Amino acid sequence: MSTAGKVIKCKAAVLWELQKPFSIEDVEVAPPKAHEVRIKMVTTGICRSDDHVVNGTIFSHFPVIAGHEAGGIVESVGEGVTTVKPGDKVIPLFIPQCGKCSTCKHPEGNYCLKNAMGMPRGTMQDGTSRFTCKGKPVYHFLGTSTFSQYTVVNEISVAKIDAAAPLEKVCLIGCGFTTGYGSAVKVAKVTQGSTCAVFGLGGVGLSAIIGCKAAGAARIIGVDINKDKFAKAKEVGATECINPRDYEKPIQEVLQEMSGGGVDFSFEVIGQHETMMAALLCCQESYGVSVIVGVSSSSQELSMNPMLLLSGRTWKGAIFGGFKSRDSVPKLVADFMAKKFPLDPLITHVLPFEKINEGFDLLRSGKSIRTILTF
Ligand code: PAD
Ligand code: ZN
Ligand code: ZN
Repeated sequence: MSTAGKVIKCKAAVLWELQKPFSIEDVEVAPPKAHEVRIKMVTTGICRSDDHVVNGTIFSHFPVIAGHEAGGIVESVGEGVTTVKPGDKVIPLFIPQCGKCSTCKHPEGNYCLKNAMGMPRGTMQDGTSRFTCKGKPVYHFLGTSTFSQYTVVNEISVAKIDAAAPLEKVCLIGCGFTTGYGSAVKVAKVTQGSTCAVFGLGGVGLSAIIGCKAAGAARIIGVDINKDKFAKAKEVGATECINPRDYEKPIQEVLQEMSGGGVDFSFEVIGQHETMMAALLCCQESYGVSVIVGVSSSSQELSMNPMLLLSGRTWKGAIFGGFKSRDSVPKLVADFMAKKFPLDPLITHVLPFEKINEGFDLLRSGKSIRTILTF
């Protein structure tokens, strides 16, 4: 029996307040309104940015359904939806691509002005929620809210992908992989034969390494305080790995010495101001490029000496690896299907959706790279 046009009752992981575990609840998911799409979730990854909602680094209204790195099947569509239809395999997009705003029209911009990051309202574009739990509205997260058996997204926040793609892997193209990979190949534009340093060897940092390698870097130095991450980093392309705690001197000095004056490209994939400065300082003072990928609290500021840039360095940042989401996600899925890059090394755990809190514990204790939850 078709569920189109009806409210769907299903399970979702609701976060009622800061610093609390997720609670699996019965929720109601309203049908999609005009230009919206309801998706039956198949898999969702756990990204550190979801944990940032739990700990408050990323602002959210509560109660909320988080989750933004997923794959699913379109269940039904609202009026006026033309680019996806029921049965399509899709990836929800935490950065939309409206195609009409000044950012979308610019050849390089990807931070569509309809994004839900800058001023999170926790609703659909019309200002209302499609979720209720125990009679109360529940907020959306980044327009994706994938920690639910069903979710509703705007048409501009969903990409149709190859029907043959394995969702339990390509869901990582919805955030972690694309963010890291794009930071190297698209944002930094890593060059053949270059030396790169990647700070933070989680799912996103490892994906930056995969990007550096694909771009032809000769040396890729992984930096992490958890040495258990080194083996996997080397498996995906790091040529060396170092632990800042093994050195007396600041890690930027160690990297400057290792690279004969500074690396060509550096990436901060942790989200701490101290490592953002270390990543900037370790890149060559005249032509080095440093990219901020990690998300830090928006309420804290970082001071820096402008001379660090006057000497010629470039300091950049990007969301979602600088990729225009709707255009790029189907292409990246096609590249994965053509074996242009791996995703398997990033997936260390697979758990049923109900074990979401176990998945977060694995991330917080440094034991997992990516945990994939299956519905
Ligand atoms: P993760 O927690 O799996 O990886 C972070 C890694 O950093 C871990 O291996 C830690 O051991 C390591 N680490 C922590 N502190 C230090 C330190 N002082 N020095 C060296 N290493 C350290 O996270 P992730 O890979 O899922 O995400 C990484 C960051 O990227 C995080 O801040 C997340 O919010 C951000 C992110 N940004 C975007 C974007 O679009 N810009 C997208 C997705 C994730
Ligand atoms: Zn993410
Ligand atoms: Zn736009």
